[in-house]
Amino acid sequence: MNRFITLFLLLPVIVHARKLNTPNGDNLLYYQKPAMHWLEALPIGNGALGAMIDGGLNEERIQFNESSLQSGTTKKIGSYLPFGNVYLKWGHQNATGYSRKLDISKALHTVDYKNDGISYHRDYFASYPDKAIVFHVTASKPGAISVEIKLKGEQNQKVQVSDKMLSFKGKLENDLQYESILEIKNEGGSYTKTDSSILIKNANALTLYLVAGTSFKAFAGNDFLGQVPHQRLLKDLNLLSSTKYSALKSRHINDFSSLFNRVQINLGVAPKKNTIDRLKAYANSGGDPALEALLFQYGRYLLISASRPGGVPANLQGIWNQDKKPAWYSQYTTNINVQMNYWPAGPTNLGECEMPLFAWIENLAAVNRGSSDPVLHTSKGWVAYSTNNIMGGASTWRLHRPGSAWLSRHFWEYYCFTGDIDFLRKRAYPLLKELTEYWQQHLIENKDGKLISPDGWSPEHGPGKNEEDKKPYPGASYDQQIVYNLFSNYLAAAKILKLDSDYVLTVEKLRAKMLGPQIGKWGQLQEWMEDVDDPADHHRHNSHLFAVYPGNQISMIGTPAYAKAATKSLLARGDKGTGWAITWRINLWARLFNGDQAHGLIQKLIQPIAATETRDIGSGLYPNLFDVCPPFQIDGNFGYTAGVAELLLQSDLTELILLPALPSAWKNGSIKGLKARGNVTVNMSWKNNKLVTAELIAATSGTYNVRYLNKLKAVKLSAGKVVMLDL
Ligand code: FUC
Repeated sequence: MNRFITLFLLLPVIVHARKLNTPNGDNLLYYQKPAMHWLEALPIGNGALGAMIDGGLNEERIQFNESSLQSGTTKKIGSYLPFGNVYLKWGHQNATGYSRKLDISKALHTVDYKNDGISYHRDYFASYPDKAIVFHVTASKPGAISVEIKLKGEQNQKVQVSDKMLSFKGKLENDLQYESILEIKNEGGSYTKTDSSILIKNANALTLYLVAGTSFKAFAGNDFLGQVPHQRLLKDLNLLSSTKYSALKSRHINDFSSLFNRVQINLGVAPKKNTIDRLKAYANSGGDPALEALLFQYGRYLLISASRPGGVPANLQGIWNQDKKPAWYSQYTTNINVQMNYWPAGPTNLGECEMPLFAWIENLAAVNRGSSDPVLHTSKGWVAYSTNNIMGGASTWRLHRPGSAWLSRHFWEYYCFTGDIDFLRKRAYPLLKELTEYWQQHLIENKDGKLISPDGWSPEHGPGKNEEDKKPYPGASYDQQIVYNLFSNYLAAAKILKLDSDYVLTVEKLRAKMLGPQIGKWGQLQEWMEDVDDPADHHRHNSHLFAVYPGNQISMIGTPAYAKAATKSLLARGDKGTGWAITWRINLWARLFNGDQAHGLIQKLIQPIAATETRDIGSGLYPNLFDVCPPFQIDGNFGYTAGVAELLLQSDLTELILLPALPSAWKNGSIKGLKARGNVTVNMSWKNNKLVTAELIAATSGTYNVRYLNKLKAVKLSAGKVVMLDL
């Protein structure tokens, strides 16, 4: 499949004055200065391409990515690469009344300012239906649009300048071919060209079309090289040039809002401040629950923008990257990061966004299944290294044996949130079964006759940490909990599908025989088989708490003793760590029904970090609200969104729990559209920290157990009907 994008700039002149108001909408990121650094720029994306706009009003830069431009192969990790930059030299040096906004409910980025008495307004958006990033610029006076336009590749490729077209192409070391073409159409005014740019003078309207693509053939195993994109790019350009801007804009907003508006949250009114001032005020005195709500929705915005059906999954930076050597290759690490990217998909009703993850996992399976690599070779199921690319290739720094089992959870969870029985049968069940068979053959009995993983680790620290020590580490809690969860998901799926009843009995016995969670000498949940946990261990990973979240083997209601031990362990881990580590802990405290502890971590997360900060300062947010790992890593944004959802609603296929961990700081509020497992939509409002209304809408008729505080009610729901709970 060719992957191509269309980026075009539409500059019709609409003569009207625009009131420069101070926006304070709850879905707005708002700045009063241009972005002069990439981490101040606001992200737009449509799952295939992403862009960040910075550079200001003298020379504006549109830095763009196309999600398949990666230098790896099925044997080598490579990196996710920046594609190129469009430069627009406006030379507007006398700007006043500047504002830059991102309305995340419409995925519409706008800029307003006056220059020499003329008001300019820019719209930027990334359209999924039209596979295009669109710029719409208006001015308050005809003929006011003059600009020098350049297109530059990241490898200083030779740029061709033909009649109002700029283009470059090339081939990466992995033979992936790529090309981008920028077409320029001005109405009125004049244009001239140089050997590297096109100059527009006094145009009434100007349209820039940028298309870019690669020859990546998605998820075709070893055969990842497809057709060069050239013909498709030209065909796309013709199609788009006949589309009116207003049609593109409304098609885009309708498409994006149809996903985004499924969930609405209100935790308080947004103060009339720009986002930078809100971040500063929050750090000094907190008390901006609307900012906490905005960050929740921003995670949903970023997931919709980075991951749409037909694309590749959101990588370590989502879809946005300007570095040729990004941290951890900006690829997919499977011992927390790529999974965290998709934690919000189910609970915040963005199931479609998970499709690229499923395709990527199935391709990873195809490439690794029966691999000749002695580290990966297995006769049943498949395993993978810890960090992989979109071709299925890996950085071989470490085999991550339970990684494939952890990834398979996402297939089971997708069924739980959507009820898609076809998906369960055709895609989830075969994966769950083959991985169950893998672990059936891989587990060994320990001296007490318990089944244990013979050679695991607890990611990135403690015994078994490095391959060099070659000491296979048996019975790591992380391994035990992931495998237990895999067996549980397999058993649940087989029973729903009424398949393999004999094998179900076998797996039930296996699961019963597994070494389960252990409580150690200081009351902690043991991270390793031996009772060696150090209370001063504040490592960023919370791997031994997988069973609390995202797993559910340990819960406050089901296993209070283990939950108490998990609380001890989590307290010991502390509240310092990378962005994703903090947001994992927000989810963990939610599951341990401690909303105030979770909110304390939210306050740690929402700390302004300068775009230029290079020290390892732990968690925080860059000016554009990107998560600080450091460096920028988008998983923390997604982990946060999942954490807020978990504080307000928890579920499994047997019951829903309303407001299980409502932070006291969220005194009054409402949330609409959260999803519970069992495909139930939940709307709630609360006052003085007490639930006031709860509406349930089930996709399938049935009786549902609903818990609030210490009340558990069996509620009859008919498909599609709104039921208001009488609490
Ligand atoms: C794991 C984490 C690191 C980083 C990397 C991408 O190795 O331990 O902190 O997030 O993934």
